[in-house]
Amino acid sequence: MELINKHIVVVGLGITGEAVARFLIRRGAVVTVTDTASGNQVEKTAEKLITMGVKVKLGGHYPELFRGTDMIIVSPGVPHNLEHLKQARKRAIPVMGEIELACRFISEPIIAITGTNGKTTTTTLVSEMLKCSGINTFVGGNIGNPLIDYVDTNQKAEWLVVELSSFQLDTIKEFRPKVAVLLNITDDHMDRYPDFKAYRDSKARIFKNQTSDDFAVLNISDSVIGQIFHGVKARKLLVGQKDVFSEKPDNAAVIEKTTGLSNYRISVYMNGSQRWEPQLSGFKPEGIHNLENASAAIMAAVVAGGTKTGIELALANFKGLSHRLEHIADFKGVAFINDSKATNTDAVAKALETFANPQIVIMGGRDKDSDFENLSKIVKKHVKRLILIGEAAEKIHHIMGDFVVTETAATMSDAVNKAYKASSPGDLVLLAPGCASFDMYENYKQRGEAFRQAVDCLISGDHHG
Ligand code: UMA
Repeated sequence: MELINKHIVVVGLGITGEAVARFLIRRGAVVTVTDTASGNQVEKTAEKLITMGVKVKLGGHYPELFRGTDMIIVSPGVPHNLEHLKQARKRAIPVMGEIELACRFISEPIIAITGTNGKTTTTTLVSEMLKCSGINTFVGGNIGNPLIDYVDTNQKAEWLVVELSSFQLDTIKEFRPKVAVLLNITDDHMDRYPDFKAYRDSKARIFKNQTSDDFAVLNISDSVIGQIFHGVKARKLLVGQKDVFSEKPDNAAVIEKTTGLSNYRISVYMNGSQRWEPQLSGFKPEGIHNLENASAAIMAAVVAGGTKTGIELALANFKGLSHRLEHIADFKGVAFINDSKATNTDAVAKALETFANPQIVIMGGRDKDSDFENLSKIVKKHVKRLILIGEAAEKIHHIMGDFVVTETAATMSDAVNKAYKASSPGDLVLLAPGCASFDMYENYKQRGEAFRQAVDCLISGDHHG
């Protein structure tokens, strides 16, 4: 792709926009970045880019910018049906995302991982499995490290492991991963898509350019994945719980309950008959969904040349990630769990099902037009009390209030104090918001840290913290 002297507009000045602008200017393009925001954060980034020769227009997307341009690169958080983008497409101006731009400059094989939940865990696991097998990897994408940054690094990798959101998949054209992993598809981002089918189709785009030379890892325990199964052209590697497999599974990782101490085992069947049972005794993350993530990671790593020893070492060393079912403290018999990354209802359901103890759950935040009704049964079974925060508090109360005690809290520390007050020894206080964090925090990480701090204050006796 020739970029010298091309006029390119970059929409959005977050992590992606900054990386794309730097990449394009290094290649001699004439770059303008536009962002609707105008606050401190974007201004700081803008200053750095301006010194490199990038033009920056903050505080809105001005129509004239989009008219005389050769190409537009959109950040994932920018809705693709923005009027300026529609008009540009009509005028045949190429509109693409950062992943598409990056893939035009990358020749190394890519393992791409998507799904509503479990993406970061699986991406991290795959890269650790490959590293422990002596294979150089680059880890990027939605995990927080733009793929475009790889193109100009000196450290060349043998495999790129890339987490992809539906937003990123929406703007791909030629992107073709050697291995594509689809973990699950459940209700999320309904504020961005017209309906669930559109969201499902967006996830399925990960397979769009694959051929029978490529591999697709599919979790067939997820019923929605069954709906797109037959459209996948790549060689299929299946992952799932035993009940969804035939008598003789092949090219599959089968999760099975055992009677022994270890509770579950994963059996990997490859190429006809070979069977291997990876050692799971050191694998820390709880919940059956994490075994699905681990199984998908194993299949992807095997295809990329990961060794049995390397894969087992990575599984044994993996402690789980922050803000995902993270056990942060025990206080007077009550356990505190931070699952701030549970930003949709399916992630909340999985969190609730993971523990047998009675739970006091902190939920709420910015609603994504989610269907909280589908949580009712599970909340009824596991939750003793709901502490509601943020913009969605009223909506959740309206849906759940008839069958579980709810209470609202103004701040995270108020929520933690109320949750603790309602608990008894043996109970669990769980932050599982089921919503985005942007009404109260910059992101889910800041929300998780606020929970951690509030728990610390509670334990140290400072109830006003
Ligand atoms: N903006 C506009 N116009 C708009 C909308 C936004 O100018 O119409 C501006 C905002 O003012 C802001 C900038 O765009 O300054 C932010 O761009 P962005 O939302 O695309 O965020 P980035 O900082 O570029 O981060 C993105 C991903 N964010 C989203 O998809 C919302 C990050 O995923 C990702 O780590 C990063 O690229 C690198 O690939 C975060 C995320 O929340 C973790 N992802 C969602 C999820 O996992 O559920 C999809």
